[in-house]
Amino acid sequence: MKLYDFTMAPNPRRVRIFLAEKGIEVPVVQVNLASAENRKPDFLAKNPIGTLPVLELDDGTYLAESVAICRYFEEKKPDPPLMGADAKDRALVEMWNRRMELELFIPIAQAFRNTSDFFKGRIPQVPEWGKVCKESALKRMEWLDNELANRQFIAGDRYTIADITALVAIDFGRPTNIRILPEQKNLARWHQAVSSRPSAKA
Ligand SMILES: N[C@@H](CCC(=O)N[C@@H](CS)C(=O)NCC(=O)O)C(=O)O
Repeated sequence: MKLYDFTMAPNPRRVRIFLAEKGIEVPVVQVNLASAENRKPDFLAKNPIGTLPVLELDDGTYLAESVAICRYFEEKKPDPPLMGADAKDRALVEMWNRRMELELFIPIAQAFRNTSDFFKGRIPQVPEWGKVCKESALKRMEWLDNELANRQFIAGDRYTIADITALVAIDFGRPTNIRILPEQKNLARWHQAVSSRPSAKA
């Protein structure tokens, strides 16, 4: 088994944190996004859309999509449960993880993709759209701060994949100056708690 990874990229970090929380070690192969190694035929044969992370199974199957890779490990090693413990809990974790992806991660990633020098010449950039996405992410952080007034973690009282998605998204906001505001005390408390877990360094 191998995990195709690029240390600086946010989606592979989601999987690395998930694995660290599970206590699973997987050999890692770095694919350099900066030099567009992910656009070369060798990598496209593994994932034709050219994105990371990708998990190569021992039978030669390639799994892409961060959540699909996490699902594989959740099924293989259910403890600790990071994707819910029973029907209702699993549905709630999925709801919150989807929200963290759609409402936070994607706008933050789009703000970066549409305004950063890193993507200049790599993708068509629409800086105005990047600004709209930044505003939208900042609004969602306000909402999340209110949500966190009454519970410890994003999906309830236990750490889950939704915390991983939200942590990686918010940390990825730094280059576009998307930050937790001083008055967002609940969000700051949560961010401090999840950042101080050893897995956050993965
Ligand atoms: N939906 C995918 C997104 C994967 C993705 O966009 N990965 C980025 C790195 S964070 C990537 O490989 N980008 C390279 C590119 O778009 O050329 C997932 O959840 O894994």
